[in-house]
Amino acid sequence: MKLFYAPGACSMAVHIAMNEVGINYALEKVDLGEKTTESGDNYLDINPKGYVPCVQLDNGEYLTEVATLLQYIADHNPDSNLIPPVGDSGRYRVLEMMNYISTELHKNFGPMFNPASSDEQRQAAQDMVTMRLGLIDQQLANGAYITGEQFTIADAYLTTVLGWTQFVNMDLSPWPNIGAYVGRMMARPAVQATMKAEGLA
Ligand SMILES: N[C@@H](CCC(=O)N[C@@H](CS)C(=O)NCC(=O)O)C(=O)O
Repeated sequence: MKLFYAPGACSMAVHIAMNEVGINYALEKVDLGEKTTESGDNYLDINPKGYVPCVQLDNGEYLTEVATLLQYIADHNPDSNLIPPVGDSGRYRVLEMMNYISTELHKNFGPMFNPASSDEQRQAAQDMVTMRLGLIDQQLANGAYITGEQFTIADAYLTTVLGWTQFVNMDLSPWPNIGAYVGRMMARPAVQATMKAEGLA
């Protein structure tokens, strides 16, 4: 498996999951501005969507989309308990949270990073993220992880997205459960290894 990534981007969620399960994989950094890979390939030839993450599977196929890749890794490594099995009600709680993170949090950070956003667009995005984080904080009052007492792929995704708050100067102090959660997640060996490999630690 090879992960095409950009440091600190949403591809980090996939990278964390790979380290959590302990599989062998290769990494290739992508220059998202130039759409080239570090070995000099045109990234658009690999992933015409032009964004990260993308994973080259062992059979040579390319697979994209954070939520899909996380499920792929979890389902191919069932002993890691990164997602409950099909039919278990807990699985749908994890998928429910993955969709929330993807569509309500991840996508709303976009305008805050986009230099072309107006101040109004940036503020509207921040207001939306602020509202969404309130629910995350409430949910974290119920357990050490976002869906309870087990680390899952939803935590790999949430840890990555919450990390972006520091890049957009969002203060996490209004949400004490989130602050404590980020501290716990950052202490995980797989998260530390991921950050180190991406040049962030
Ligand atoms: N729908 C995609 C979105 C991926 C995405 O937003 N990737 C961002 C980094 S977090 C990116 O590569 N942006 C650069 C670009 O779109 O050119 C997914 O869930 O994987």
